[in-house]
Amino acid sequence: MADDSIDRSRRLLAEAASIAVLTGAGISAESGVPTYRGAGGGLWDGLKVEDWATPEGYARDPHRVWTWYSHRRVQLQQIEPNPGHRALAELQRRVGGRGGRFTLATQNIDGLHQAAGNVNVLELHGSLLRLRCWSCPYRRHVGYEPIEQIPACPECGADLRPDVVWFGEGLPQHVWQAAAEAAGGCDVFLSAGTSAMVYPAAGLIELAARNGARTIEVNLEPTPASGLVDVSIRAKAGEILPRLVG
Ligand code: BV8
Ligand code: ZN
Repeated sequence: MADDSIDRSRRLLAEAASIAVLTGAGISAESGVPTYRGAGGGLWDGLKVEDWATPEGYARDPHRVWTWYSHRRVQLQQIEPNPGHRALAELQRRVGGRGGRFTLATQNIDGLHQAAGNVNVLELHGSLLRLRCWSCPYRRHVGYEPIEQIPACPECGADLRPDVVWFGEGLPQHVWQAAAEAAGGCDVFLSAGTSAMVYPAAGLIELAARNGARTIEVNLEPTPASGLVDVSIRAKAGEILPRLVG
């Protein structure tokens, strides 16, 4: 791949006063977490995310959806951050060290950015490692042990559910606000490992570009955003992000 794209991106990231990053399932692929779409992705144990990661899918078969999420959460126990995650944790330290602003918004629900050392991660689509109540603000962190039965909320008795955003559900307001603000105000926007197909998250790329940020995309395949960004690098995040952060 063109080395000048890498040099250009590395310089942009090294000189930026404020950086916003959006990641998707592609950044966790090299850790062994299957992606949703594109090569090798798309199906989870025969379940299509768009059909089952919805309130309707849950209503159709609550226990099947519950078990699917519990299974995906338990699988995280063997999963480690990869050099792509670690490069973004290093980038946050560097930018913080020079008094700059760094925001990482992820569509992933695997907690790997936090495991790699990033802090204040904006989890646009929630987390597999948290449960929340259908009816009240109760939330709780859970580990990697399987939970066979759908638990009842200790506060109000309603069922608990995975604390993730399903299709047709709104993103957590304060999380979305923070991500949109960062994208709208950054000097450099980096999109890594996302097919840029799911909104409103994918809209952050356009928002950054419209507000004058220099935009970089790192993804294995072209995406609807590839024509929009200043630099589009076709590579594995785990290989190229460490080179961009240097
Ligand atoms: C909302 C959590 C309204 C659950 C997820 C028609 C047009 C446009 C939009 C819509 C539409 N119809 C409906 C919508 C809205 C819908 C949407 O965008 N649908 C899409 C499919 C068209 N959006 C919603 O429903 C959102 N909510 O709009 O609500 C509203 C507003 C207010 C109040 C009430 C309601 C909610 C969206 C969130 C859904 N939840 N996940 C779970 O995971 O189980 S989405 C799911 O897709 C994941 O979060 C995932 O992160 C996300 C995006 O996918 P990616 O992360 O990009 O992953 P993907 O596999 O697609 O791509 C990976 C890429 O990596 C690939 O390109 C691959 O080439 C690349 N890659 C692979 N390996 C590597 C790599 N790159 C680099 N290195 C590698 N090694
Ligand atoms: Zn409750």
